[in-house]
Amino acid sequence: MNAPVPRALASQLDALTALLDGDHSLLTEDQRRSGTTLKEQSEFRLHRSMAHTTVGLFGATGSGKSSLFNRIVGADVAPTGVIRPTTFKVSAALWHEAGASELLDWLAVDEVYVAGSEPALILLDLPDFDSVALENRAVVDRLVGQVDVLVWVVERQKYADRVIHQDYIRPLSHRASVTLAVLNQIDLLSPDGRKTVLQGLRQTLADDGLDKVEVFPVSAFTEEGVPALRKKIMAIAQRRQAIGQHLSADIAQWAGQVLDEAGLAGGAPLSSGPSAAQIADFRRAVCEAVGVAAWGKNVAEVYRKWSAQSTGWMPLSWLCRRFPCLCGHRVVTETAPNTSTVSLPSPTAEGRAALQIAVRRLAAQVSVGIPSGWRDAAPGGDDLANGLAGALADTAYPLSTSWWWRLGKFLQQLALLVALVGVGWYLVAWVTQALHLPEVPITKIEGWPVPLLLFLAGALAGPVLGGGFRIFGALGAWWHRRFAESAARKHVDAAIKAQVVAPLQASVEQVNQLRKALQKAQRQ
Ligand SMILES: Nc1nc2c(ncn2[C@@H]2O[C@H](COP(=O)(O)OP(=O)(O)OP(=O)(O)O)[C@@H](O)[C@H]2O)c(=O)[nH]1
Ligand SMILES: [Mg+2]
Repeated sequence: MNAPVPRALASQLDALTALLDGDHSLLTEDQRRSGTTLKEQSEFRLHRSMAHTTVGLFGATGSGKSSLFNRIVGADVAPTGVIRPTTFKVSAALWHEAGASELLDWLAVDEVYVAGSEPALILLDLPDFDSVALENRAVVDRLVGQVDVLVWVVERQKYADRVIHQDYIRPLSHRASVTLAVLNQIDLLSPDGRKTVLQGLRQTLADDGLDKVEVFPVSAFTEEGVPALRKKIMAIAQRRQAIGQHLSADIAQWAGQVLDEAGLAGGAPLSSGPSAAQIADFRRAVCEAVGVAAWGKNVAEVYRKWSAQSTGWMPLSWLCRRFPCLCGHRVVTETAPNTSTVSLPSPTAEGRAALQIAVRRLAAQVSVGIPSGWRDAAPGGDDLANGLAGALADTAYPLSTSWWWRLGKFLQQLALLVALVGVGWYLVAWVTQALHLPEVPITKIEGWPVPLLLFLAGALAGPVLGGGFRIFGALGAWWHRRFAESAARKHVDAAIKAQVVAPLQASVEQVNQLRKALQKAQRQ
């Protein structure tokens, strides 16, 4: 006779299970604990009888719960009396015995009276909840979560009692669809008095959020109104919807409370991460902070210097190597050009601070709408900035030998050789003459001594070639600078994506998923 779990409730339970099982570190300890209790309670309830509706009579001592219970059952089962409190045990009246034992065990009732066969129903007479006996209150607090239908029994004097409303009726107002209110002892009221008290009761219930709840004026003494109440309870049991309504309402209330506490109730989903414009701004700031442009200049400078060293006039190159400051080279490197790479220097303290500011700004832009408590769970700006700086640390540009350097060097060596041949010729001629050895002739062309011509040609060709190659060097430097900067920007893009954008997107996605699951758990 077990009924299927309503589809909406099944979906809510799925969402609740996913929320509790998933890696939702965003839930607080309290939220997780109450959610787990709720889930276990719902599963317990669903695995027991889905056929039996459980209805509990709750109220202050002396409101007439036990008397009313006896009238509904049609037998004096529960003790009633004038000594307060009277009821210390939980009595159950059972309609339809089959399949109820597990449910009765779970409810931990003390006495069971079989009242009839149909519909499947368990009516509970409970101790008072404003009791001087603390154990009574504990029993009520437990059962208030377990029973499917809450019947608040009040009487003319205590119907507006603060404890009843503040501690029980208002916090359980989300279960309005499975709540009834009973004004007992109406035989003690005049017709006008009934009207006034009923009005007052309806008002206080409305203040508690229960304006649509049905109110039954009854007298357990004269039995006036009892048949109507009995009929209502039987009809609820007959429909067998209260179990689902009760559990649905509880899960929805929990989810709504979590959304409220997180400040996520209502509103559109958060963005899925930084926008293209925000990323472009961020990229600009990162490139500036890590000094991509300065690094590009550095690459150009290194290239220019290496090409000048390789293709410049050899005496000048030698001087520059020995005394770099004389040549105005800002970058001094002893590394051989054919094996070297130019690394992006680690950011300065200023650059690191700028990087942190940029990351924090982007994180703040992305986390608009994320509740502050949950924002703390997202990756912090400083962690992201450190990750980014680490990922950029291995940015390097390989500078290799250019083919024309070899040509330039060869021509410079040739020019030097020609000049030296001219000088050497003179020297040999002078030495042979001084030592009276066979004379070495100084050949002339059109009256110009050849050694002089050789010396002049070699000596002039060096600087002229050096100047020419300098232009090539400048062009190459410009080209390498552009390439290096573009490679660095690509590297920055990849690092930004992996180290900043992806974690931020993941944290926003996590919040969005959590909100979606909570909204699903809310849908009754
Ligand atoms: N006149 C009148 N007296 C009632 C009515 N209902 C209950 N009483 C009396 O009120 C007293 C308390 O009734 P109970 O049924 O024991 O009240 P209870 O809510 O079960 O009280 P606890 O078990 O202490 O929580 C008894 O003396 C009943 O006879 C009613 O409708 N009219
Ligand atoms: Mg009682």
